[in-house]
Amino acid sequence: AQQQQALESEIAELLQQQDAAIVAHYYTAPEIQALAEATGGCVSDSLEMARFGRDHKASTLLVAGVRFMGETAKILSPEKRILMPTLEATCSLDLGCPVGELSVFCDQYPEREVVVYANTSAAVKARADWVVTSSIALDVVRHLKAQGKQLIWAPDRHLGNYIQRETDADMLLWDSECIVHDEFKAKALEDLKKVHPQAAILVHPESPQAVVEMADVVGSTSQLIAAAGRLETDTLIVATDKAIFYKMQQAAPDKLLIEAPTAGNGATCRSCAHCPWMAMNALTNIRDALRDGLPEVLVDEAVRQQAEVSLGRMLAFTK
Ligand code: CIZ
Ligand code: SF4
Repeated sequence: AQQQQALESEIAELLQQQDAAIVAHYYTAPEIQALAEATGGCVSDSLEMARFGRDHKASTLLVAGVRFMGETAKILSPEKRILMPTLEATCSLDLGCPVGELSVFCDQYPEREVVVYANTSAAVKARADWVVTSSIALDVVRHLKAQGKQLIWAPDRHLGNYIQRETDADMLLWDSECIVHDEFKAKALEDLKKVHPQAAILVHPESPQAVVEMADVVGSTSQLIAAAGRLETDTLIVATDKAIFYKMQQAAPDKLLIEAPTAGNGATCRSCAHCPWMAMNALTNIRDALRDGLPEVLVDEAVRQQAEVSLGRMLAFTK
């Protein structure tokens, strides 16, 4: 505890020295989220992280999350220095959607608009017409459908499938998934619900369809946190990365939060629903990155300019 306090003050001092702010995702460790809040940074979803980073006056951003979030910050703020605790923190959706393969696929359907999830590389964003996060995906797809557009959706098939069911838009889906949310199991969730019949079920739409269909609330991380505060029930079963419990419990201090099961045997797996790449962020490597100015996120300038167009559409859409 003493060691952690020393690290925290060291980081706070480095932030001042380096004119830096921490931009952290809900799925990072609680001590990182707490430090981001205490030092005037932000804790949020990828949409608000992008907006906060772009609008903040600091000349350096320390992005605690996964690589695409650091790249997004650089795309939107090329003049800022973007540091991350490690560049090895990737995402199974980013890995599952190489730009070469996506381009070949899109070239077969030149009449379709390409909508990609924010969880993708800068090069994929550059190839796309639109970038969306889960908090605005439904609204953007409804908007495009109203204009009569046909779409390609990449990379998360569960989220794409959910949006297609909700909007009835004409969408061709890429076949990839989030390794964390893909593990939630409907059968085990049914069993858990029998133990807590009064509980409300909150589900992120990167989860499999059978799990989404059991939900009382389907939404992005920010939407689930807001719902947790608003719901009347005092017990919530939550299907998303368990690191969200830090902010969710703040929003719903009197409610019991239970992890949705990830194992098919009915047992709640206490440590499964946590992203291994988010878990690479720690106070120690945040301190090192700020102290050493490394690793820094860089994006090829031609790619950056292209990606800025599709990301800019996303930010303008929700203004
Ligand atoms: O699963 C993720 O990585 C999410 C929810 C990202 C985001 O949009 O904040
Ligand atoms: Fe990617 Fe899933 Fe990890 Fe989010 S939780 S960064 S979608 S692997």
